Amino acid sequence: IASVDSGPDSWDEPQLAMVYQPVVRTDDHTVVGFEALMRWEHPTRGNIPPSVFIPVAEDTGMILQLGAWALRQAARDATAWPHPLRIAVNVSAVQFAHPDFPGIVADMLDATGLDPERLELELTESVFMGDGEVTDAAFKALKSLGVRLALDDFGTGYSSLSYLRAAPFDKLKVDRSFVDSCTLSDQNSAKIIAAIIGLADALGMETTVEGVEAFDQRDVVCAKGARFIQGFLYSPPLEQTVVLERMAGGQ
Ligand code: G
Ligand code: G
Ligand code: MN
Ligand code: NA
Repeated sequence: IASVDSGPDSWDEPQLAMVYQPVVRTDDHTVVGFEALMRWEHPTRGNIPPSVFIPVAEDTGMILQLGAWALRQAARDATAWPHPLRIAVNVSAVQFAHPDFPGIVADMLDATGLDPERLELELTESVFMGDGEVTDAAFKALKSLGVRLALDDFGTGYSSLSYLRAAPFDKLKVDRSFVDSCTLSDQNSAKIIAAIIGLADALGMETTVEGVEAFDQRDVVCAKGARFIQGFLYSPPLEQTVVLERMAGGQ
């Protein structure tokens, strides 16, 4: 399943891989978990980014197999880590809308032995565009499995506050566009980050600020109350072998 058919030359080479980007706690700089991100290394076209192939996979329905593979691979890799850190996996709205989705997650937890509390599913607000009954049933079923739910890319799109009331999110991920524009000349982005963190705090949700690339950005978002951050300043996404080496090295 990890080999996407693109011609006879490539049948024996796995082309899909998962990489893992650390999420860092700001007060002591420790890694508390990782976000799993899919990579497609095409034999002739090189690296095809997920922003290109995920939408195609959604249109063709192939996202169901890709998504199930990503979940299983990430869970398997996480169970091999010497420290039981959290693993966040992105879930497409098309996957989430499938009535079998909670069952697929349950089977994957059984098959891999991953502690459900270590698994965080990253959803975007597009899940709310689907059938409300299916969505509600999925939220209930997933919460009863004990997995965590995160609302990804928060602050883009509609960011309707009713979504926060409607669904049991454990975390908001502040979209990286706010950090991008977080400069001394743009005080508004920093204020919006502070307001999102305050809102999440009040609702008992964690936040992760994404896309922190520079020390001055880190200082600004820390001053605005960020407790968890993710971004190239700390680390790009890493291959599993590198994650294992770092953990063995006590990092
Ligand atoms: O890895 P990168 O930063 O290029 O990711 C770009 C987009 O692709 C992000 O929105 C991310 O959520 C999405 N993406 C990456 N990996 C996966 C995956 O395994 N499943 C789904 N559904 N989306 C993914
Ligand atoms: O939409 P989502 O949050 O799932 O996408 C995460 C994407 O952000 C991944 O493609 C990842 O490679 C990318 N990313 C992670 N850290 C940074 C960063 O510091 N800067 C930028 N520009 N992209 C980042
Ligand atoms: Mn994400
Ligand atoms: Na995001």
